[in-house]
Amino acid sequence: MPPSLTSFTDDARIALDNITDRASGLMHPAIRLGVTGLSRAGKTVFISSLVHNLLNGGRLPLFEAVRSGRVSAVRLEPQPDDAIPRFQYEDHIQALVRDRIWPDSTRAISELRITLDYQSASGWSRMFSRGRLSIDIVDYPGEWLLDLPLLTQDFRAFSENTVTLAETGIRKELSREWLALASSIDMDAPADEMTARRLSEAFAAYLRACKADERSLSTLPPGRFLMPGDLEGSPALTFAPLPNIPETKASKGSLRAMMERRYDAYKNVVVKPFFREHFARLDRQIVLIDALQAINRGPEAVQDLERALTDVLACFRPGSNSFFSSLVGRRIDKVLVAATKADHLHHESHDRLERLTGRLVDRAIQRIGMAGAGIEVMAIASVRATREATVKEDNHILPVIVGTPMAGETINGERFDGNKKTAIFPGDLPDNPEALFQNLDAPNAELPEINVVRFRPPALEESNGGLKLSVPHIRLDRAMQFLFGDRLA
Ligand SMILES: Nc1nc2c(ncn2[C@@H]2O[C@H](COP(=O)(O)OP(=O)(O)OP(=O)(O)O)[C@@H](O)[C@H]2O)c(=O)[nH]1
Ligand SMILES: [Mg+2]
Repeated sequence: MPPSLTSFTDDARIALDNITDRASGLMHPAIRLGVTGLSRAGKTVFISSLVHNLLNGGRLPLFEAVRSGRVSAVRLEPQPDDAIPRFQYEDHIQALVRDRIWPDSTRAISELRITLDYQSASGWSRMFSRGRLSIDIVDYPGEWLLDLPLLTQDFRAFSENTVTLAETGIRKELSREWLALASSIDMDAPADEMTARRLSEAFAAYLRACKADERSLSTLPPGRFLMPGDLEGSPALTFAPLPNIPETKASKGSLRAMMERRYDAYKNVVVKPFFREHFARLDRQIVLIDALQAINRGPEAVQDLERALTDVLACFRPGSNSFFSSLVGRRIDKVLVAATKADHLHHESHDRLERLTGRLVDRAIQRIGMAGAGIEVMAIASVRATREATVKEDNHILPVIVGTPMAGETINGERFDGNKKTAIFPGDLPDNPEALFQNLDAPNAELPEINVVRFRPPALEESNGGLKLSVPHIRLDRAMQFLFGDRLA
């Protein structure tokens, strides 16, 4: 039997929240779309571009309701939740479109409501009403999701899992200092604040090292250790897993007892509220992943991403070993896993990126034994910062991408000023992604090398009348069709 996750009052509250949401949904249909992904995956850019394209009549041929002209009006409206920060759409768009810089990192939850008036496609419902659908878009860090499995783990299990992972592959190197410190400490000694702090700082340093750019590892709970926000320095963040905890009960007043209590506090003040107030209310979900970054860092980063994705998908689609199904009043019925930033590749590689993403998810689906229905995989670019072209070199035609590298980027020794354009050969993804999933100890023969240059957001094209057009993208319309196209039928 899975341990009970939340108390009875929690369950009752979730049920009540869902009933209230539903009752207001009868008057005014709305869906809650969760947008998540690890930090820098592209959540803010995705939401900004999606909304900009809907508001400004973007090119969305694969989004049926818009293509067939059934959407008559689109507007932003006040969001239903007063306590969640609003997604600052105007600021982000100003950065992207006017200043042509990428929006700032956001790091917390935010929400935006966009409402579409549409005509139903079927004559029958058209006779009764014009449709109106509000989409409440909720942007939240993927790191918070990776915390959900902690709800089923006590301190001992959490410690064991974390230490075992810390001893594998490249993590072994990165965790050395923390584990050395942790092993030198007597957990049965009286609790001491300074020891707790030293341990938690060493543990956090290990997590940061895993996350650092040159490693790009993904599985890093507890999430708030890397983004503490207003919990910085609080007891709920001043703990660390301990190696080799015996099965006996912790003695009162010991360091171990203190750590246990704080771990439980973390679950109570961080994980449960997120689960109850945000996660349990979502209808649809998109998970953004920066697969290219992981590919560039090699098989270890790719397999780590796979592990993180498995944990994430287990939250959405409880299978037979379901630990959330009893709690989630309404189920998330569609999940899209999207590899972002496909504009870094030539279109010939888009399908390969999609296949690789599919491969990442396949294992996850197998491992947690869930049905594939309701899950889809795509390679997209929320904002297309590049154009495609070809160059001739030694009688070969090479596909290249053209864009404006950000000021300060250096390519082949040339430093860019943020205005000059350049063409680069982006590199190829392997036709068969298996090489990235092979045993980590096997010699990796042919690993792809993707040339990821940080390009500036594009200058928007203008229509004949001098009107700025909407943000260019790759397959964003396909993502929309999957995520809410059916609700505009
Ligand atoms: N070329 C390109 N770059 C992108 C795209 N989407 C995101 N990026 C890049 O990825 C960076 C991160 O994107 P964000 O949307 O801020 O990512 P996020 O997930 O909101 O990140 P946090 O707020 O830090 O959690 C941006 O600053 C861009 O450099 C895209 O579609 N194309
Ligand atoms: Mg963001």
